[in-house]
Amino acid sequence: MDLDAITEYSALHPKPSGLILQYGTAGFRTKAEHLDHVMFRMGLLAVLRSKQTKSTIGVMVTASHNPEEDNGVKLVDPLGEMLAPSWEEHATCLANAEEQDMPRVLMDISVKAAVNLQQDAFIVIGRDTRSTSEKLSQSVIDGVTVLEGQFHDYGLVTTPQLHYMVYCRNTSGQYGEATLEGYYQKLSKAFMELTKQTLCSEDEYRSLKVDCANGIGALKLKEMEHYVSQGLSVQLFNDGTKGKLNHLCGADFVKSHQKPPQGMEMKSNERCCSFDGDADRIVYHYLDVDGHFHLIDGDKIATLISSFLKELLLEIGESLNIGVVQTAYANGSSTRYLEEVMKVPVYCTKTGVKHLHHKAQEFDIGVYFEANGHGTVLFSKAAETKIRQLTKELEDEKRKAAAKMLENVIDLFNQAAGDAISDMLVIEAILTLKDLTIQQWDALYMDLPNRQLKVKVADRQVISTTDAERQVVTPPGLQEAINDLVKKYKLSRAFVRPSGTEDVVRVYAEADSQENADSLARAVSLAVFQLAGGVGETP
Ligand code: NG1
Ligand code: ZN
Repeated sequence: MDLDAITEYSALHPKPSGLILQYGTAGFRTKAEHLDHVMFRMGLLAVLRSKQTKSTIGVMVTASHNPEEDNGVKLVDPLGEMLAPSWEEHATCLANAEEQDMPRVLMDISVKAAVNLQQDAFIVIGRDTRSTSEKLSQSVIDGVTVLEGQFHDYGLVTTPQLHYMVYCRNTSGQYGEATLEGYYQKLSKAFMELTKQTLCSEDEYRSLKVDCANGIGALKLKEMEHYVSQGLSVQLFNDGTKGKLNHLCGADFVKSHQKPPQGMEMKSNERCCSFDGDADRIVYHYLDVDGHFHLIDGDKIATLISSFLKELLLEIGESLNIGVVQTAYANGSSTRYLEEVMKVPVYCTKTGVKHLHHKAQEFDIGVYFEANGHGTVLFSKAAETKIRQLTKELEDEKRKAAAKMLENVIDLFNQAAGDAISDMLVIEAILTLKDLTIQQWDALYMDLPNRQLKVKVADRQVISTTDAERQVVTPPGLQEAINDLVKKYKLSRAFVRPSGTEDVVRVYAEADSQENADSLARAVSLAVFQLAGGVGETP
C-alpha cells in the first residue's frame, strides 16, 4: 500500500472533524454534503474486500427512499449479498477515522482481515438519479484507483441491477450476462415464457400504472419496456421529468401515509404500483368504486407469491419445503393467514433485508418480504438443480408444465436482492396466470388497521430490543408501559425500535380500528418520548 499516495488523495476528500457515522441497515446514509470522505474511503475498503474475497465487489451510491438531499453508499458482497457484519464494523471504523489516522486504520483492517495486498481487485460501481450521486461515485472511483483496483462504472442503475452485475461476474456468467442488456433479456425471457400459456389477453390485465418515485426506476423501465411489451404494457408516472425524488410519491410515501401518490391518474379498480427511489421496493394499490384507497403491501405480495409457489410444488409432487420470512412490521392478519389458512411456516427476523435474506436461505424455497415491499424469493442450489432436472425428465405433461413454471420463476427473481422490476414481473405473471383482479388479490385477507410514527430522542441507542425487535429491553419501564397501553385495545400490538437509517425511534401499532391504531401509536410515542429522552415537540 502506498500510504503517501493515500494520504495525499485523502486530503482531497477530507473528513469534517468530529463527524461520526454508522454503517447501518443499508450502509451509510445522511445529508449528501457530509459524504464525500465516506465515498472515497468506501472505494478503498471495497478494494480490500475484493482482494480478501478474490471476487468482484459492488459499491452502490444511493439513499433509496430517503429525501433527495440525502445520499448514501453500500457495499455489495460477492454473491450480490449485503456486506458481511465484520466488514460493516471495518466500514464504520474507516469512515470515522480522523484524517491523520485514516491510513493507519486502513492498514489495521487489512491486517485484521488477512488481506493479501498482492491480489487483484475488481469493483463495480452504480448510482441512482440524485443530483449529488455522480460526483460522489467519482469519489468512490478515486478511492478504488489510489489502491490500484480495477473497476467498471455502470453509471445509472437500480440498486438490484448492481447486485445482479456483482452476482453475474462472480459466477462466471452462469447466472446471466453482467450487462443491462443481459439483465433485461434474462428477466423478459422468463416473464414471456411464464405467461405464454395464458389465453387471457384482456387489456385490463395487461396494463399497469407505475409510480416511479421520480427515480431511477423510470429510466430503467423505459429501457426494458420493449422487451416485455407483448405481455405487459406499463404506463409510467413520476418519471423524474417534473417532480422531486420520493416527494409525495413512491413506495415509502404510499406505504407510510397509506395514501395514493401524487402525480398519478388513478381510475377506480385500475391496477397501480409504486417503486421507491432506487427500485428495490414495490407496493401495489388501487382505488375502489367508492374512491377508497387500498394498499397491497409486501405482506400481501409474499402471500400471493407463496401460495402460487405452494400450488406448483403440490403439482410436481416434490417434497421441497417453503418458508415465509417477515419482520415485526408484518401485518398481524398476514401472519395469521399464512400460518392458519395457507399452512406455510412463518418466521420473524429483525428489520433489514440482510436478516430476512439470511433466514430465507434455510429453506428450499424462502419467500421474504418486508411490509414496505422490499423482498424476493430465494431458491436453494439443491432446489434449483432439482427443478431444472425435473423440467427435463418429467413425462407427465401437467407436472412438467408446473416444473417449467417454477424454473421460469427462478429466472425471473433477482435472487441477489429484492428487486421492484423482478417482483413486478412475477406478480403480473401470477395475476395473469391465475386470472386474478387486484380486488380479488386484495380480498385474500383484511389488513388490521395500523400506524407507524417517528419519535425524536437525544440518543436513539438508549433503546435496545430483543425477540426480533418485538420487545424492548432498555430503557427500563418502557416495555411495561407499552404492555399496559396495548391491553387497552382489541386485536392490538405495538413495538418500538431505533431506526437503522434515520435518527429517530420508530413506533408501530396495530388495532381493531384505524382510530384505535392511531391512538395506540400516539400513546406509545408519548411513552417513548418520556422514558427514552425525547427532544423537541411532545408527540
Ligand atoms: P429503518 O430505518 O432501520 O427502519 C428502513 C426500513 C427497513 C429497510 C431499511 C433499508 C421500515 C420500518 N424500515 O429501516 O425495512 O428497508 O430502511 O432501506 O420500513
Ligand atoms: Zn430502496
